[in-house]
Amino acid sequence: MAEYTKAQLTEMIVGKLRRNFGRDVDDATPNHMFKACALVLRDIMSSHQMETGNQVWEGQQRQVHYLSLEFLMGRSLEKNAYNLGLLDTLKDALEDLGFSASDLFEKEPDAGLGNGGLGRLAACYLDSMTTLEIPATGYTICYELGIFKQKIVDGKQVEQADNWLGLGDAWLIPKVDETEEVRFGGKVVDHWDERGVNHPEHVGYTTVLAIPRDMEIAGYKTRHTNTLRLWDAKSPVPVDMSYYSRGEYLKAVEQQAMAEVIAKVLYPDDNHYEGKSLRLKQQYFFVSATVQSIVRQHRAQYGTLRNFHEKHVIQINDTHPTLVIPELMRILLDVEGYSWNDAWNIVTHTVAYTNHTVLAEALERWPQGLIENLLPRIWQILKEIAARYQRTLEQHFHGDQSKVSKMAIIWNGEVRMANLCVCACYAVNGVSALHSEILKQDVFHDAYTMRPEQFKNVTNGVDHRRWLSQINPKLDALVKECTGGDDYLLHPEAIRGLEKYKDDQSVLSQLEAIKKENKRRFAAYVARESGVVLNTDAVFDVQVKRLHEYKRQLLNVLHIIHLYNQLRDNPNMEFTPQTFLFGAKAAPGYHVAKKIIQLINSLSAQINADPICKDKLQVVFLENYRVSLAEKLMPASEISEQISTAGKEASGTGNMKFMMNGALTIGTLDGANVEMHQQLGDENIFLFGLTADQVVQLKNQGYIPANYYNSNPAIKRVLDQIRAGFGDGVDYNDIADRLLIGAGGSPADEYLLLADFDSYCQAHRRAIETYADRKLWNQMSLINIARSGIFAADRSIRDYASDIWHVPTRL
Ligand code: 26W
Repeated sequence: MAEYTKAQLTEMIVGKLRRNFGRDVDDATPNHMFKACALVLRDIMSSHQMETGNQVWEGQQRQVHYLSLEFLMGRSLEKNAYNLGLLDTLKDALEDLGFSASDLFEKEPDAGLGNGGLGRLAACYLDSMTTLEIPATGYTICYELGIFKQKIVDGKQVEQADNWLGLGDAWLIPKVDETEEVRFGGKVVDHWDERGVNHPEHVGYTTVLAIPRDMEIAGYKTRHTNTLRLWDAKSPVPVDMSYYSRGEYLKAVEQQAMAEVIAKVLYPDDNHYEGKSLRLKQQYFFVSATVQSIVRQHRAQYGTLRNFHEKHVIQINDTHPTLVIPELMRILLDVEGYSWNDAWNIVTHTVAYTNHTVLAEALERWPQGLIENLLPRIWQILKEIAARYQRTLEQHFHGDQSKVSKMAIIWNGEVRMANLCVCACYAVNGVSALHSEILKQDVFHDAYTMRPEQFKNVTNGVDHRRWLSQINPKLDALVKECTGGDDYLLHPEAIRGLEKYKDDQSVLSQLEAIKKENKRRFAAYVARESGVVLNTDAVFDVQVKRLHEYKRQLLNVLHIIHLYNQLRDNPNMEFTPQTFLFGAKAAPGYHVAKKIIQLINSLSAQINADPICKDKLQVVFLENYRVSLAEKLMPASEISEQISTAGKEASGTGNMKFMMNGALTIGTLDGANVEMHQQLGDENIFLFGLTADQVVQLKNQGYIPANYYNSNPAIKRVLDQIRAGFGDGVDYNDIADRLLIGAGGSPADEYLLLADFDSYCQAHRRAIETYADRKLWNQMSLINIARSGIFAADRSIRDYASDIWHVPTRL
């Protein structure tokens, strides 16, 4: 039974329209209606929060604080209605009021406050933490502009500002009375007391106000409600000419300028570090406001910070919030007056670190001068942490400088954030079995030998209620029918019950029909949006993710060109129609990635216009890949491309979304593909390529891609074609050179595309052969869905709760 009837919901919506917008239903625009619905659901979540928040408070449970510079939330209206058990009621109410629910859902802008995997993971985890009734709060920055909107103009990526707040702020509740002050710049003055204790004073600083704009998070089938706190930056002073006379004019202008810029825009770099001072300001702003707010609440409840670590765990999403470590130290030392050892004991029992990448260029290393000038007190604390750690290391490794220099926190004028995390966090985890092994055996090997129990694995997971049930309602219905109800929504392992239908021809046919229908729906959407007509009789083969060389979209391209060549050589050959879909944003400064997007578009233009390819081969680049597009695409996908160089993709999470929607994977043994393979066996996944160990071996023995070019005519032909381009006058010499010669300091074919090319082509052949056997394909698809339960975020969160946070969960 839903908590509200259609009549009650209707009355609430109509009331909001009247009171907040002065409109009757008849003259309400869809925007009004969207906002009214959001406000109604907000009210319901707030009342749940009031109830359950007090229980948590009195229960004195340990709380989880999930800190992330990114939360890629996507849309919330349908999601919140779903979790509150009000989706059908809301749809009915809207239709009665003369509005199309799906049109209204479609109005909502994506909250795109993230780049890709790491940001979307944080959003899925908020859902699961809430559903499992963990008292948890997410913290991030309320960026005015989210991840840029991508336009493709003449085949090239063009970035446009993503101003999402016009409608998106319907979900945000300002909490002005919970504002915090964050201080930048200035200097530290020492004050020694009569007992020889120093009381450092920070003077001459610039203040920025941090104002919470809270988003309520509803769990599924629970009244437990959590909060995502988004910090907005504001200046404490109006720029007022009267300051001029007091010599404070510049200070005022400075404060204004700093405040305005801090929350302006999300950095669009993914897996690539740049030591920009604004980014450091964002990190400290966010971290300082968050720690102060947690400490304030704790003090109000307990009157002391002595038990802080017993009541709170701070989980940091990659190293981006690492400054929580010195910031919490600062408060314990300077505000509470604790000794170094007491403060350190609290900090090192509070903070836990998740690593999300092993790419060297993604590791954060801040120039010490930047920190020294911007955060003088934090710098002093960092120096002390680093010095103490270095003494420990010298002792432990008997002065072995090769080890000490690798593990040092401050080295060569840089502060190494990952090493700081390893030093100060009570747990360090990777995000898939393979990735966590690589952390232990390679990236943090020496630290692992020092303290092996510190290192954990928590394999990523995705919100299966969103990524299966909500976006693929027909499949959801079939799963429910086969597994005896909606148990799987709270017990994702129950989806395994589907497997006993693997020989049931009726279920297999239904599965096939659902996929077909989802393909048609997706094609209709693409046609409406872009005019491109997808061939729904073709296999939908999809690679969607950020564009990065290690993810090897270019390998996919090489194979497509190879297929095209076969068709050209032999136009009458037997050919299974295939539609290759790409979606990817490139970081605006990542020129090679942008050039690869252009290459895909050049190739697409040529192939789609070639009569030889008609109804056989099609290549489409989907503009502006984002959460809400993924939601339409996953249910329509048949082949999932997960083809990163083994050892490079920490986990991947798109791979899991495809799997639970019945796509079959062509993939390397990388990231969570390894665990997918474990679940599926060789028979239900198309594996190819070198393993992580073999990649290391090949690199050590000296990899020469030119050998493949010279000995493999198919590779030579494809690379020569890339060099020349595809008839639109654009050449791709630079891309071919990167594979054969190397450029800009990176070795030739750094990501081993040519080494894996043959094996990749074979995997495709196996997949296409299998596709012809409809029964076998549908069985494999069913098995993929049935065995996807362990990739639910609920499972990941249970792992965090039991192995790292030590907090109870419901269920
Ligand atoms: C400082 C620049 C920067 C920005 C973002 C460096 C690194 C990042 C992220 C850590 C990159 C990222 O999103 N990593 C992805 O995290 C996912 C969630 O764990 C994994 O599934 C992906 O494999 C990993 O690439």
